[in-house]
Amino acid sequence: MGIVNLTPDSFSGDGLAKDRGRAVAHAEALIAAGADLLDLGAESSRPGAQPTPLDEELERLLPVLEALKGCGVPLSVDTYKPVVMKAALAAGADLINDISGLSDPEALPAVAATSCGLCLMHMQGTPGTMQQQPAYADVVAEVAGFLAERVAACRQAGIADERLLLDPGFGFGKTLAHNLELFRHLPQLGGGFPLLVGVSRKSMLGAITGKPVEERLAASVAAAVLAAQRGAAILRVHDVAATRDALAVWAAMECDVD
Ligand code: PT1
Repeated sequence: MGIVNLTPDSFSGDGLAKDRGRAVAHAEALIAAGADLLDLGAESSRPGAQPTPLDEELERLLPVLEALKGCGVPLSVDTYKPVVMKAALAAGADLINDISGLSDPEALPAVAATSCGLCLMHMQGTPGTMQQQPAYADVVAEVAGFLAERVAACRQAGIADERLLLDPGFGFGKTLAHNLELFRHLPQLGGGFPLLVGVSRKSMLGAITGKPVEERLAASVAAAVLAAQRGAAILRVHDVAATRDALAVWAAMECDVD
């Protein structure tokens, strides 16, 4: 899953809010580099990020989504707002990626009657303050418990299991120790559902390597391969070509034993 960041975020240098043409070109480059699907996000969820007004999120998202319709890969939209979900689905989005696990009361009704895929992610708190004091008695049990509760809510709303992906939410209200414990226990967090993992360029990799965000390529690729080895079905990444190469080497050397 290649990341198309439609925010003005200059922190990791990947924000493309200002220039729709560049955003579409970037998306096409990710596909050419081997992305199997794209994740379009128009509101930053990085630690400290403030909410984006609804009209601004729609204005950044919809023209790019419409331009990418028919690009050859499924399109995911990263939003927790039911109004954005509805607009995105009407514009042809294939998957809704919700960092809040469809917890807005209007979210389940917004997606239930459609057939889109749904990624349910765990987050403690909200992006603005989530890294101030993350606290868990048992991070693995609490994340797994939350995801199971959201799966139950989806079933209650008549959503088929086949539509669901789960995501422990690396970096969302978690210390480095919490993230590492979740990573170690990744295989048991899926509960039979495909897992989506997003660690690309995140500060947990900065904490491990001591490197700033623009120097986290090797760490991101290493983490992506390890996530795949632990059973991740979808890797949410900035660096599609490098991740593809690393996965190809792993597949040749480890998976395809004949
Ligand atoms: C993710 C994810 C996401 N991450 C899903 N959607 C982001 N399903 C946005 C940092 O610590 O992992 N899964 N949508 C980006 N969010 C962050 C969080 C970016 C933390 C950076 C950090 O640096």
